[in-house]
Amino acid sequence: MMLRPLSLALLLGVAACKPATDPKLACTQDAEDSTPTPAGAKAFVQKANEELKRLWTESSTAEWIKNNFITDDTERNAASANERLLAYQSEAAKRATAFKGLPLDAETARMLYLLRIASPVLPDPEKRLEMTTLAAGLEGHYGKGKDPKGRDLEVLSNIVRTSRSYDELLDAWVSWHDTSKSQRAAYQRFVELQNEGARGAGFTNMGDMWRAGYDMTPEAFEAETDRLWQEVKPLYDALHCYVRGRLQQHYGKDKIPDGKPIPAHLLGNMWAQEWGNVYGLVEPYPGVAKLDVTAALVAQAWDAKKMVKTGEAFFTSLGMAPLPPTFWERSLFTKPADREVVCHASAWDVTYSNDLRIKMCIQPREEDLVTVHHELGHNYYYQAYYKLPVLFQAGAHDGFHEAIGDALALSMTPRYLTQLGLAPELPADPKVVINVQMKDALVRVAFLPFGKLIDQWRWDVFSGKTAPGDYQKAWWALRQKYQGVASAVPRGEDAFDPGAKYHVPANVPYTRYFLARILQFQFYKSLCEKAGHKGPLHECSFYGSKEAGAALQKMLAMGASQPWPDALEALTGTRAMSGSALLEYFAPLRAWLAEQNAGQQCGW
Ligand code: X8Z
Ligand code: ZN
Repeated sequence: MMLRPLSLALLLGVAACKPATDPKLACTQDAEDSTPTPAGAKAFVQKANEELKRLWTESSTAEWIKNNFITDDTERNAASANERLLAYQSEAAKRATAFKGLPLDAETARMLYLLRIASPVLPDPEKRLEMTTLAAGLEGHYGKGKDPKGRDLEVLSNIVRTSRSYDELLDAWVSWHDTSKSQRAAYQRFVELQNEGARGAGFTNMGDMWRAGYDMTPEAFEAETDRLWQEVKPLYDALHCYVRGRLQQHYGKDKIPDGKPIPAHLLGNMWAQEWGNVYGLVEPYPGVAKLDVTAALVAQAWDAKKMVKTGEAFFTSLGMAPLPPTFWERSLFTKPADREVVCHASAWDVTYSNDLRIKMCIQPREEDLVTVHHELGHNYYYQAYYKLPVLFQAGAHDGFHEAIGDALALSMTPRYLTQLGLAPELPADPKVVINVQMKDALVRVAFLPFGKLIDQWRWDVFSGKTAPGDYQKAWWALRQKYQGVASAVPRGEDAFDPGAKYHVPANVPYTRYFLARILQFQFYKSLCEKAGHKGPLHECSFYGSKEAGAALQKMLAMGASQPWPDALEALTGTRAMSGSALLEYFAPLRAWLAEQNAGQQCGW
């Protein structure tokens, strides 16, 4: 995850000049505001960039410390830094509107636009502090969450990942989901304050404000995500049908009946968002190829640093610069034994000046190797644009940021893994192709509906369509509708299951990951073309291609300086997001699934 600028900006906004309560600076700014001119606008955004860099740095420094050392003190410290930022920001967003309608140069106009859409406005200092304190507390609670037996998310997730016992899985799943019960009231209040800030900024509610960040109207954006989901849904439905059938063979039809949703605790992931860990139960052709990268990492005792170095080597193979020495000094790679940290992986540029870091609790596992590439994708985006004014130091949209490392990870083909010594030479056999594609699909295709539904839930919560008393009902209705999963045990309104997923308490918008799952295939396909790949898309690795690297770097260096269709066009030649590259990649599996599912009762 990247904490800045978008996610934190949406919580706290960005700032441009001191609040009117600071008489000195308020006067300077008032003089500018009284005669809004194009030159005044240019001066305003220039000053805003300077002030923002300072305030964002203060905020992300406090956030970095809090994330690496969760205590009451570090939470209070972060809340207070973020309150200062929000104060500044609330004022700046209001002032930015004064320049509306003036004949401005494109750069200034875009910066003012970015200021206006990223800025909740809360003039009341008490409410600002209440909101930032709730935010710090919600994330902190998640980070240090433990069940009554003292088991944390890492321990409980490892059970969900590896156990094949229905009851043991259910116990771990319920234990984690119960850790968020106590946060329901705090979240409800947080939503009220977020909405107040969104209304202050001229939006109907915070969901509307989130959807405004894509260079189109919120309505058009919602229609766009629906269109993309409809494109890929048939592939998801086919995968669901096949996986349910295979899980029935292990757990029995009494536990997983025909035509019903799959119990959410049986898919190898706490949130059933990616299903790669049940590959062993659903492997299409057992015995034709050993695809166990995790076993190889463990057997060869890969440590966290080696995994990160391997990720960096992919980027440098494309001609990109090595990570700065401070990255290796300041990052957190493994879970410390002596303090509470937020283990959820994230990537940072703490001072907006190539001060790159990741924070992760890496274990020798295939999914962590992929996440390392994901996080480094954020870092290489930061590295490409850190010399731009801070208002442009962001992805073309937030889905772009999430897609970069994943596009590289798509190039981790069996052949590439063999080169790393993590997989044996695989025979040229169509059965091997299906096995490899199944493994991929369990991660990348299974994720799609989850990526969409999280914000579907939050948009409805922010708009009031879902009343506070219906949080659970709405959550499980969406999980069933989109994913075809259900809780195996009743989860009443005393629980708060959305709060058991990091991005809800951390207030990180989630549609970005849905978009990224689509975009990463578009990026990958274009990078493969630049690398001169011929043949089926799924066989491409652009590792080592300087041509691919140069094209990628060009798009990354644009940051948020242009509307996202321009950035997409720069890399792919098209201005529209599309699921077609994803479908092309999975064409062999799709045909195979159609055969397997013939005559089955699919759906739920
Ligand atoms: O949160 C993340 C990254 C950090 S941006 C580890 N991801 C989502 C998640 O874990 O839910 C990556 C995939 C989806
Ligand atoms: Zn990310």
